[in-house]
Amino acid sequence: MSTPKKRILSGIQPSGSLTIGNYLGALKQWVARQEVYDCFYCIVDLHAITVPQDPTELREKTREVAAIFIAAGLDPQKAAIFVQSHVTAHAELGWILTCLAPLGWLYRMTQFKDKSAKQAQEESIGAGLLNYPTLMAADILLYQSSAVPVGDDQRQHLEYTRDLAQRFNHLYGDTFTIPEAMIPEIGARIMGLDTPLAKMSKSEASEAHAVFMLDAPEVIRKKMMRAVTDSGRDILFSDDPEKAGVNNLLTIYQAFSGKTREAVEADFANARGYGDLKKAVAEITVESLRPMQEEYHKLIHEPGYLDGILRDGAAQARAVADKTLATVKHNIGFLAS
Ligand code: ATP
Ligand code: LTN
Repeated sequence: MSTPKKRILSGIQPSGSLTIGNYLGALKQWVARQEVYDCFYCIVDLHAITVPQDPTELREKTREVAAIFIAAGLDPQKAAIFVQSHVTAHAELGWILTCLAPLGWLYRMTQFKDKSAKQAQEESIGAGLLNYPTLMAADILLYQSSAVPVGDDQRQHLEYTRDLAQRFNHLYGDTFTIPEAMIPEIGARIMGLDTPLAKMSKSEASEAHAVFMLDAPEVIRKKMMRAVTDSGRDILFSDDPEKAGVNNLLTIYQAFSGKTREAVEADFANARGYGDLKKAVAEITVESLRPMQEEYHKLIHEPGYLDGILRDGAAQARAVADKTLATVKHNIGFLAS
């Protein structure tokens, strides 16, 4: 008898257009995993509203993200693709776990510190931003996921999820699978082109910060040529903060090409300065994104098809999530309805 496939769940916020950081750190490995695992991939709109969103734009971005998922190679026959708010169990378990979540753990989260620092006044920081990791824990635990494919910035949230699951299991008996983070070896932390010491983020305002998956080739070339580097000439991987810009460009090149570090450095052994490096990184990015962009432009004109995939995905998700939620409610002492 064959053993059942292990389950994985991951999510991306529809809080802007997806960047090559989202692709290389998360989406690319989601595609690779769908052959081997029982996959649930979620567009986390409940998370997106932890910072202000324009309603019309949020709806558009949610469909755009669904189309990008499929254009990048997610197959609705192999993975459940759904919108978080379509499966009400997420909000329900989110609340239950909120009642167990120690404030001290939440205040320690770097993402909360970073994002709350960006809001001008304390009154405008929603409590949802603080509680963001608890809702993320609910997403993961509802599916009894054993692994969670994410970029490096999500490590701390995964630790929090594990701690919260262990706390619940300890108080109410074994209920949740304790999940592991699944972080790619290459591309787990793509940095901003203008800020090579800070992670590339889709909701950063600056034009020169991120390459988006849907950027036109000329735009990609322009952004890459403007990327911050240093005053030296060495085109080598390096942990030196001074060289963070060059290191980031080499990492992007490596992640798209699938080459080893040695092979990447060899490709630039005869380069005449950073201009050659930037051109090569721009070209490999343009060529890697081209097939996905072509597919995206076809799909986005078929909203009915996309909505159908999301509807089916939500039905598959509900079948699993509602079962876990029923067990949780029983274990904490809620009267059955
Ligand atoms: P926002 O700027 O709105 O907070 P974000 O760009 O950080 O968004 P998320 O939707 O929070 O993106 O993240 C989705 C996935 O992409 C996560 O698994 C995250 O780890 C990964 N990811 C995000 N940015 C990067 C990056 N720069 N490098 C590698 N992976 C990334
Ligand atoms: N917090 C994640 C997005 C996210 C997520 C999840 C990732 C929400 N729920 C569940 C993995 C599993 C982020 O990337 N910022």
